[in-house]
Amino acid sequence: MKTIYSDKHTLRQVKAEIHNGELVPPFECKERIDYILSELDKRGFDKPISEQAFNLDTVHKVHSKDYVSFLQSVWQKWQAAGHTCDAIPNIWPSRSMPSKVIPSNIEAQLGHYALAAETAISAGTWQAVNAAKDVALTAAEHIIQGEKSAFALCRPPGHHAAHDQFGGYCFLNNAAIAAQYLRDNGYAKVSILDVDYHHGNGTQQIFYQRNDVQTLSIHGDPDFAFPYFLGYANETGENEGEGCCFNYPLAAGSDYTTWGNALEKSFEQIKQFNAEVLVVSLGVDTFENDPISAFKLKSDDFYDYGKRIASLGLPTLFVMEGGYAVEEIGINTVNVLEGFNSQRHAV
Ligand code: 7XA
Ligand code: ZN
Repeated sequence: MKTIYSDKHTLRQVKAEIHNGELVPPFECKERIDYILSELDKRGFDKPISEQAFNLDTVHKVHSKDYVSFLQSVWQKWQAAGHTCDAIPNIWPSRSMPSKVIPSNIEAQLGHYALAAETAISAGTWQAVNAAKDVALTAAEHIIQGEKSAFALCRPPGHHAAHDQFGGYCFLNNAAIAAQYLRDNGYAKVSILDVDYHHGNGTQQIFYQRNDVQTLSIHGDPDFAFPYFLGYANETGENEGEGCCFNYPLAAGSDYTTWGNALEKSFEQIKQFNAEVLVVSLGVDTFENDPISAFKLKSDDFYDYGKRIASLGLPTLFVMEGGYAVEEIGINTVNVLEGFNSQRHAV
């Protein structure tokens, strides 16, 4: 399996995030990628391939143009307003003042386009975000060219990014963009399986009214886990998309047996949908020692579920999402890919 990677991710380095009421070093940091690259190398995977540059046509099919322009220009506007520190949203058009007007003030714009406050914006953020989109599209292109699998080592991640909002460390929804590109290049039905600990709210929202892209997410119950306001089992899609969205919220402390049962249920839906290609939003923050999550998967479980995903027999694009126990993020990510490869080579 080929890995696609861009060193431009290092251009995004924020100083802090708001966590449990204090400013702490960001969990979503560049070292995450170093651990994964080093483990890929250690286990004999091919040297990663650099991304190709893509224009914004596919991006504009899943995100609004004004939102994308905001992402491109926010840092310059923030600086022009006299700020030198990272930009952090802190005011929203909330229930009691639900304005839909796009404000001209940059602090207000941050609130307009943010869905949460933990995600700071620094110099270089757009360059990293744009490169992560190129990584996802390059990997999708490999699938279109006949590869049976590919790994898009994206940073920053994407699955919380909605049609016109950022948050949860995500700006452009890399998996959604890849899925759209696959749709536009011969695949009639795409399933996106999100195995990150957190619900893929952005991916769900982007495709909620569509019947050509099925979304499935296994995650911490929003009753207690970020992003709190989406990801319940009764969200099933709307209009043409009714019946194309599946959520598997699980209790805190869920182990691999419980998690694996949800995985099997998701497989039944993928088969019933007759998916032609699978995009996996690969977050490994389901790990027992992840610092911001509450599931109990062990490193061996990642290998096992990689095998199980391969048993679907679909062309499969893995897109990196979360995972923060930095020492183990490499082992767990590569376990999924190696498990997948072992099964693929066996059939
Ligand atoms: O998959 N998403 C993540 O891993 C990021 C979740 C952000 C949680 C922030 C909670 N304060
Ligand atoms: Zn996550």
